[in-house]
Amino acid sequence: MVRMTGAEAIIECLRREGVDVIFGLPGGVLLPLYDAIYSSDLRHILVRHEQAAAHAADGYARATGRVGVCLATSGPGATNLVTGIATAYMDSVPIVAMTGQVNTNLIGKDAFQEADITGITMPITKHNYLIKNSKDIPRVFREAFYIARTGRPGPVLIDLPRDITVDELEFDYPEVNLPGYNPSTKVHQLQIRRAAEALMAAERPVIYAGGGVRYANAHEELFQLATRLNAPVTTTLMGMGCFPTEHPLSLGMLGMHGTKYANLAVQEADVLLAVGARFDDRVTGKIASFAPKARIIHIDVDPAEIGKNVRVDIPVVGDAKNALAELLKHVQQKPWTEWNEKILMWKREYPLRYVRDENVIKPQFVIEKICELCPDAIIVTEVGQNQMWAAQFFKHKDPRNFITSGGLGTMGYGFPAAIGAKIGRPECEVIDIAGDGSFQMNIQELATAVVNDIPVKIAILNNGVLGMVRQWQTLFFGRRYSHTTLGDVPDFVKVAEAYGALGLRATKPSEVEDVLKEGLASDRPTVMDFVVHRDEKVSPMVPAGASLSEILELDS
Ligand SMILES: Cc1ncc(C[n+]2csc(CCOP(=O)(O)OP(=O)(O)O)c2C)c(N)n1
Repeated sequence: MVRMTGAEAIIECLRREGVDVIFGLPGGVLLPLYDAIYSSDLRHILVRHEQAAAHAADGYARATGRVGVCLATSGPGATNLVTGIATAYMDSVPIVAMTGQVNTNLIGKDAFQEADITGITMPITKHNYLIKNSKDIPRVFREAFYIARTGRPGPVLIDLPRDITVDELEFDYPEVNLPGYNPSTKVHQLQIRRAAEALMAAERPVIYAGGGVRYANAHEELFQLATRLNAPVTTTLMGMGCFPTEHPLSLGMLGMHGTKYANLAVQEADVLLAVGARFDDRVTGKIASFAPKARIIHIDVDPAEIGKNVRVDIPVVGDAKNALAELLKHVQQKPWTEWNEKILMWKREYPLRYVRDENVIKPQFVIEKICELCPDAIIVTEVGQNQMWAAQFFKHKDPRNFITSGGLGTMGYGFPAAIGAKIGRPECEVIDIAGDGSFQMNIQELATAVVNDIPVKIAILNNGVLGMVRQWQTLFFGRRYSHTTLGDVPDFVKVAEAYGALGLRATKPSEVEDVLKEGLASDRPTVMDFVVHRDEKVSPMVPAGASLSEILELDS
């Protein structure tokens, strides 16, 4: 056993967990740890706001499938992480967030920059720790990484009082021993057989796949099952890319801004197989009339999800990859049926569409062009209309290439998450599709991208308004635009230039392709400002609380 300080032990734990980068910003109580970072070979990215550190760790995790790590000082540094931790929690993303804390003898005394961050983050972490003795560091770190990445993944926070980072310990990295934590891996064979029977007997099956498919790396099994059953597949926002949008069996996204044909199919289905999805209200609409004709099979690694929002006929608790692999042993090839033909007809009749215009840039057109020029890009989004258009009009085909804040819907997520994704997969083009409102929530990270030479691309669909909220005001509040107009400030090209990034702008449709080509060819962080019209709407739309059958088709 080697004797070392707590700070050195933390670095050693991170090294043993294979951590190659952390995102953070220092402060007083973290000085001993930052001093140890100084003499280590750990890569540290200095952000300009701790919220961005959490989102960057999250984007890194989603893009790579590994655990992302962030670090913030006590008090305000720690509380600045909260939105990022909640975002990761809602979307089941494995991150380990480290926070500085005041000395153990000052805890509870309202010491300078003290905040009870374990208390604050209790409901938004999978687990959290306050380390009170340096000798616990190795065990806690080992457990934290294990908990973050196993079962249903999620954020784990470790609070580090200053003195435990200075005190010495004998370093020993123990095995994980958590008798009370047993994430299920094996699936119940009887339930699998019941699910297989229901699917084989179904005349109008639909598979509804969520983010759990991505996290379990189950997209190949999903593809095999869908094609063997000839079952149409709809995905949630979190599941985009788990089934190729262009495939004849693909229904695209379902729910509030899903395709009309996905929603119609769910409403008509006689068996609905939900995999790694949680029946979110944006997906189900009015619960009482959701999938009214269907027997519901629900595969989920988290038993707490089963029956939480909808009645489930056949629950299967387990990892999506195992469960689908087991199901595949019990189902045989089924023919192409009238049901498949009906869906093709709906797809022809109600395609995703928008009204083209020669004079005004259509945001959907920008997305289509991005997809045409860069089909293998990692697409990250902000929140609002930009996010929905990116989900609808990009041809998704790779489960790790669409990164978006689905559950919490966090404006300001996309840009720092894109930085994390680019660091995790530097060989990929990473494009943040942004609204002008959301981008301004973490715009300061342009400095991080420029200083660290992280060439992410930002495509702003700049409508000068908080577009999604304004869309609701247009539809449901008599066009009373209360506080949703941002105006045409700032000049994003000048902001980009001020930070040392490349700034480009398109104001006419004819300029879109050139701007994209120049932006994508650039090897620097690049802001592309696409000036679009404020009245453009996301369509179709199921109003909040309405049934999935009540689909509005909106013209701009
Ligand atoms: C942090 C945060 N605050 C407020 C909201 C509520 N909200 C949802 S969408 C939206 C508008 C987003 O505007 P913008 O980023 O410009 O995107 P657009 O909808 O115009 O594409 C707002 C304010 C949110 N989701 N997140």
